[in-house]
Amino acid sequence: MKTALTIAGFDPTGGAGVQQDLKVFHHFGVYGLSVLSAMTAQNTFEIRDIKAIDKKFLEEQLFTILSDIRPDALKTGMLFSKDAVRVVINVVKGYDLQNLVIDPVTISTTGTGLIENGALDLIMNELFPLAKVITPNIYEASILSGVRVEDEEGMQRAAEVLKKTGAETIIITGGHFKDTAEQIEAKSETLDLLYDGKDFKYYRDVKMDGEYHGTGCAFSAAITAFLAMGGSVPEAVERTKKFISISIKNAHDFGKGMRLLNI
Ligand code: PXL
Repeated sequence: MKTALTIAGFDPTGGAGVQQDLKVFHHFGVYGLSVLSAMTAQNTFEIRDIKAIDKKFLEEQLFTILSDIRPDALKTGMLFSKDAVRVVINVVKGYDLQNLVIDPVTISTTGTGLIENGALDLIMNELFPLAKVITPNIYEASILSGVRVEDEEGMQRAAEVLKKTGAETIIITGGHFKDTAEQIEAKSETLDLLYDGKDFKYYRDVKMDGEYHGTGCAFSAAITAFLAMGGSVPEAVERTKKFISISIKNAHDFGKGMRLLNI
């Protein structure tokens, strides 16, 4: 059995962060390892508090597990602090870890910041160069690249800028532009863009109504699971999109806020 490691935050709803990642790994038949970088106090409509795991203990978790098991792939989610980003950079380099997927988590759907000032720059400058895949959403791609992404062309320009960081493949998720009469008519579509430095590949889907928690986490975790199994990135995206779409269609409405993916 293949193994995948997630380094991410704790979310009591289980809809995002490490629990979500573990559910996704399990769904695809990959054994999940997890290391905690931060903790949140949250429900389906708000995040009330966040605590970073201290640097020494984050390091201790990583050194301990990695001195025993070498994961076939790994992902990072909510790293939150600059200290955590530095630890991850050193560990990925020190253990020469392959198949790194970075979900540059910045803000929750409910509007709470999930990263300290300066940590995002560090991720972009020093962690992206080590990545096989990065999975910013439209908002994150705009902030990171400095390109205002308002249409497909903007999405491509942002991907080109992000490619310069040294990340092998860029996947920008969650575009929804109303460019054409057909799209407006069809309510709107969502668009993901994959860029490997040569070709731009678009993945189109119908945009679902409603707010869903943890779609970004589930997306990057599924890509990580496919990489752990030795899959190619374009094929991983194809299958991940189908998986997310089914999880959204069957989402749970246990709480008063966002729906939780059915995984
Ligand atoms: O979806 C981003 C995200 C990632 N990780 C944790 C979160 C959230 C959003 O709420 O709580 C732990």
